[in-house]
Amino acid sequence: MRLFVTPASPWVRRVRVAILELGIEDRFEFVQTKWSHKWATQAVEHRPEFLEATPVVRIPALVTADFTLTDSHSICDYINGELGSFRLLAREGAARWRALADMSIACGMIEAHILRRAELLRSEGERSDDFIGKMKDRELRCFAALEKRVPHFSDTFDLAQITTAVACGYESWRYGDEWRGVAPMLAAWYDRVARRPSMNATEPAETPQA
Ligand SMILES: N[C@@H](CCC(=O)N[C@@H](CS)C(=O)NCC(=O)O)C(=O)O
Repeated sequence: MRLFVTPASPWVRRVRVAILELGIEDRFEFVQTKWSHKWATQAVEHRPEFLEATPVVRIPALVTADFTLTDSHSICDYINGELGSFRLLAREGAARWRALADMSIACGMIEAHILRRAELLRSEGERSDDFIGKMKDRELRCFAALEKRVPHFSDTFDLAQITTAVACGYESWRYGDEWRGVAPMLAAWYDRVARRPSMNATEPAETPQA
């Protein structure tokens, strides 16, 4: 299976951490993509194999022998169900819905991260400080909500926790550590899980430029 990736993407990182946590990395070929910073507002050039793989032209994209999955949600679903025996997210029942409740907050934060990043990459005359402020407000609200969830976190580094840890890591990397003041218990939890080999191996780095 081929997985299209970059080292900067938090959506890619949640998939890569899930793969490492399950110990199934030998099942994948990781294909690096390059992105011009113009991606925020323009259709940019890509290698034909990437364009052929996904009409959405976003990462992650997973190409299997039978089908292509073009977002991290369906890829995580596939990895968890088909390759992971539901070890990262319960198939059904209360545990599933509790995990999805937390994960949807973490995903909302990652969406805000990427929208904010795209806005920051616009030229100065086009950039909206109001929009950037709105995304930051959303991120801090999500951190405050996840802070309340920390006492209920399970001992398992599951898909909800993976996604939460990736959101914390991306915020610190791109936007600094203000969030730690809003969510001190979450920050202490993050400092522990950030030491896991799966998190260490996937530390974010700048996207290779096309
Ligand atoms: N909901 C999608 C979001 C994927 C996404 O937005 N990926 C970003 C990189 S972090 C991307 O490829 N952006 C390029 C673009 O929008 O042109 C997922 O879960 O995978």
